[in-house]
Amino acid sequence: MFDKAAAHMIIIVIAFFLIFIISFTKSHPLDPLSPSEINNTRNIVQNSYLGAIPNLTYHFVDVEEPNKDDVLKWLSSKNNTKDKPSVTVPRQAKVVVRANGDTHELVLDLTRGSIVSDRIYNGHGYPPFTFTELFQASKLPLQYPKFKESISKRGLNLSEVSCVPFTIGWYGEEITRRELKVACFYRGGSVNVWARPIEGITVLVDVDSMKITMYNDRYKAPLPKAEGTDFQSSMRNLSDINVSDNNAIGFSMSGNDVKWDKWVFHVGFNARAGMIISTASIFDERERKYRRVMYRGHVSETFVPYMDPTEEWYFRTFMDAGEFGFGRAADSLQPGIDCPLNAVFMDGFMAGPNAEVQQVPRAICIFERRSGNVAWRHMEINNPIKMIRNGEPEINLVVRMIATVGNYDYVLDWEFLRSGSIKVGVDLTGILEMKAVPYTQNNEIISSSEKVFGTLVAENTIANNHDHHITYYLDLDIDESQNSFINAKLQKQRATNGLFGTPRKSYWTVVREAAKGEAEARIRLGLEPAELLVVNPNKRTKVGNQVGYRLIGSQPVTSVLSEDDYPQIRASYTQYQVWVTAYNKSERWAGGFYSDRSRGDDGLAVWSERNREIENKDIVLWHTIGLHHVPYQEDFPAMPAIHAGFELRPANFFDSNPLL
Ligand SMILES: *[C@@H]1O[C@H](CO)[C@@H](O)[C@H](O)[C@H]1NC(C)=O
Ligand SMILES: *[C@@H]1O[C@H](CO)[C@@H](O)[C@H](O)[C@H]1NC(C)=O
Ligand SMILES: *[C@@H]1O[C@H](CO)[C@@H](O)[C@H](O)[C@H]1NC(C)=O
Ligand SMILES: *[C@@H]1O[C@H](CO)[C@@H](O)[C@H](O)[C@H]1NC(C)=O
Ligand SMILES: *[C@@H]1O[C@H](CO)[C@@H](O)[C@H](O)[C@H]1NC(C)=O
Ligand SMILES: *[C@@H]1O[C@H](CO)[C@@H](O)[C@H](O)[C@H]1NC(C)=O
Ligand SMILES: *[C@@H]1O[C@H](CO)[C@@H](O)[C@H](O)[C@H]1NC(C)=O
Ligand SMILES: [Cu+2]
Repeated sequence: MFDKAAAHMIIIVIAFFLIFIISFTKSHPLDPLSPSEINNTRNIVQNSYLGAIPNLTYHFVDVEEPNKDDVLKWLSSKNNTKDKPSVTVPRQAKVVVRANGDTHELVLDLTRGSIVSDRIYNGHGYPPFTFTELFQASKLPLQYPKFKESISKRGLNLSEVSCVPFTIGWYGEEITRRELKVACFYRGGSVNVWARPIEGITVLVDVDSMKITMYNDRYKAPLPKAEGTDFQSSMRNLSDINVSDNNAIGFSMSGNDVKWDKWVFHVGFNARAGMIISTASIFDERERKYRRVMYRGHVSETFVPYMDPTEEWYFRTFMDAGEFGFGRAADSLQPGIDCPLNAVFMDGFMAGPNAEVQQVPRAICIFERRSGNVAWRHMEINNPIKMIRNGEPEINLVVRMIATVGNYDYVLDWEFLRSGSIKVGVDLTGILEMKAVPYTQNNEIISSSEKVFGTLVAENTIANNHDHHITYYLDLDIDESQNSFINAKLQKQRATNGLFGTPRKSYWTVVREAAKGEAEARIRLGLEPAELLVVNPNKRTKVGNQVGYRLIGSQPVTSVLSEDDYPQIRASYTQYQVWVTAYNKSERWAGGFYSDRSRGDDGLAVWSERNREIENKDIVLWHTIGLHHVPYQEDFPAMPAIHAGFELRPANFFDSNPLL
């Protein structure tokens, strides 16, 4: 006999079981907030006194960084017991809301459903704008009579105008407001909005009141032609690309944990950093156990200052991660273009302006890459019996996301190698930020008295010079949390006076120095030959070397701006490419937590000033990569990807080549 009550009971039991499974498999303390946790966050805030305040907006919602010790205890209890870990880490959310013109910082307990702390932030700078604010600001000029006049004066159709909101930085003002400047572009037959700037106009928007507070139509420049700006016409038909796909994914995932070859790590996501790699460990065949390499790694901040000092351009000094958010800008990845067809995709979840759940389908992809390179090889001819040849092809695991921040697309990769290396890379592509000018020939510029600040990439179009600084947070933990930073300089030695009886005049030796304080660990790369290492001073290989990982940088990028220039004050951490700080769970954002209109009084350079001890301590490595971007014509109308990156490579971490 069918019994409704029994059926209900079974469903409840199954549901309970599912919840149990889900909470067990999804319970890594560094997991991003799940959709239901984002909902829960919203409910807790809306049910508090804040819920009664009209127009409450959510600017930041993320997991409150748990205590590292708790996370490590959780991990090791997970290793020791095959079932549910006995250590639980409180599940908390950090939330920044704006209400009545105030910025509130909240910490919520998601299990108890309560607000643990609530304080009003009174320091400099503001949280990122919400999507709604950016959208509304971008629409304001289209309703603004003076702007309409400017458009008709230029003989353009308002219906073909698109405007884009820009953050504006800080230039020494005593008092700041939450403001944006809105630049407008003409579509008029091209999909490439950026290629047809309507030059000469400045529109300042006060965001809290959502009103235009300053308008200046300073001059007119010819509108660049639509011809040749389209990047869609050359779009490849995917079925024309011959993809040989062997469907083997070669790795396994459980929740956000990835296991591939010798590596295990956790992949997270938030609105600010985008993709986050945590608790990466590698299996050591000799020690027969996983060894810790990196507790956390992610993009911390980016700095993109343009080099045009004129009224319409000087404020373009973006800190994209903090002002907009790399996760906020995450684009859905296209299988077969952005990631190979054998990739596994992960969705990203964020809170929207009203803390509603926003899903980015396919925000992250993970795939095995047969690079076609050689992982190692050797041919030996000096063997009396027979020639010996051996080696193996390189097969890596790539974790990727793409942030499209306005005109630029940043392809962000973490690539794990079987050799123990981690390669971190950025491919920059997308569209240049361009300025309309009267010139159609470079010789007109040379003979003109007026200055331009970039390259003529098409008629009437200057692509302005700028930089991209991308700063990574790298909390390496080599076997344990207590580590040291070593600057191992290659020092020239003279070999004269018959020393060793050598006919040589010079040679070099390696002089290793452990940095004692943060001040000793601010490094400009490329000035002198040196090896930079994070080592565990308490652990040695069989033959007695300190175990470590080394940072291999690529072409260094250092800010060329003067130290007293306001954008440089805000991004003063770009004066060195490498910093090491003492671990502090609240110090993660190199340009400070409140990047919008920041004044450089929070952030990496300020923390480092304390000169805390970093020898045999839990330390964090910070590394800035990027490029000075002098545009070339090939970057127009859309730019072929250009690469920047670095490698974290085992350095006496293993007893010998781990590939053998
Ligand atoms: C979140 O809440 C909304 C409405 O309040 C609901 O439609 C949605 O299903 C919830 N999502 C989750 C994952 O709980
Ligand atoms: C809330 O927003 C609405 C619509 O944007 C606006 O009309 C109203 O004045 C706002 N209220 C407050 C208290 O800011
Ligand atoms: C526990 O094992 C994981 C891999 O499964 C590893 O990442 C982690 O470092 C281990 N933790 C400890 C404390 O051994
Ligand atoms: C404006 O729109 C009209 C009518 O569609 C069209 O004839 C004209 O060419 C447009 N002007 C520009 C500059 O796009
Ligand atoms: C792509 O190519 C296939 C096969 O050649 C064709 O059937 C399809 O229509 C093409 N799609 C587009 C958008 O051109
Ligand atoms: C794709 O490559 C395979 C193997 O090289 C080849 O046999 C096949 O003809 C190719 N297909 C196309 C459409 O080029
Ligand atoms: C941790 O960092 C925050 C932010 O910089 C700072 O206020 C706090 O004093 C630091 N704590 C310690 C123990 O250094
Ligand atoms: Cu660029």
